[in-house]
Amino acid sequence: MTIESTLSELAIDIAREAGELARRRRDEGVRIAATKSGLADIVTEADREVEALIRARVDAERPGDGFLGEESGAGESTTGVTWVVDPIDGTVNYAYGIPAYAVSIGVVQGTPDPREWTALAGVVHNPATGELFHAARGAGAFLGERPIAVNAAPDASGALIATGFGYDPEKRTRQLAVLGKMMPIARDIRRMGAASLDLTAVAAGRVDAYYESGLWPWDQAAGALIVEEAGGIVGALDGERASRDLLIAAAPGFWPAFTQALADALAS
Ligand code: LIP
Repeated sequence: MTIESTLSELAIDIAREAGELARRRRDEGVRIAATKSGLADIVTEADREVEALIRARVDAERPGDGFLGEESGAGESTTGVTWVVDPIDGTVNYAYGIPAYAVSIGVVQGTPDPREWTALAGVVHNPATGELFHAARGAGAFLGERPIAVNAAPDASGALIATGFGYDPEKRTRQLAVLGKMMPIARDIRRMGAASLDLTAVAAGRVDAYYESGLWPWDQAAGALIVEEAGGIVGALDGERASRDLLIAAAPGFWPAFTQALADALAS
């Protein structure tokens, strides 16, 4: 068994346990624990509890691995491997009871920076629907046991495009203006509210492309690998790697047209 598949299997097991806790806490009623960058940027007590469960499992079963989590910060790696975790991605959806949130667990080699890391394994699990997307590097992408793949290039009816917005009101206004300039190539847009679910939607052919700026490493680590293992491309403009500045995910057949349209929209 390769290290990638070993890490993937452990991440799947942890994601299932973490997802069950998140779902149970949701059913019991969600309590906002704090706000972060602004009133809209919330963290719940469940976020913190779920991340603590994940971190304890990783520390117990992979001693020496690093940890980079949305709620508990960074822990240095002595093995070269780091777990990059969003315990509940789609926190606002979670707080409102919208069944579109996910436990996102990425496992990377090297610096836990999307511009530099080598992703080894990724799991995105939506406890509300039971869907679990996963990939081990070089072994394909799956929804449960079913292989998944990105779409071919969209036809003349246009592309189904997913995106998201930051919590800062001024930045959000600029992002909405860019989205408006993308509409000529869109059949419609989808704003799921969880980057990891946007990325797995690209991987499963549920949308044709996704882009967003302002994503943290834990928003993208797992889902980006799942897109790539599903035959998609993840990156930014001008051949750059995805980062907090910009992440784009699309099928190879749509990548040139989509990235050109986005570059034009951002430049105008
Ligand atoms: C969310 C991202 C989403 C973005 C939201 C938020 P969180 O992460 O997954 O793509 O549009 O503004 O950042 O805060 O729910 O973990």
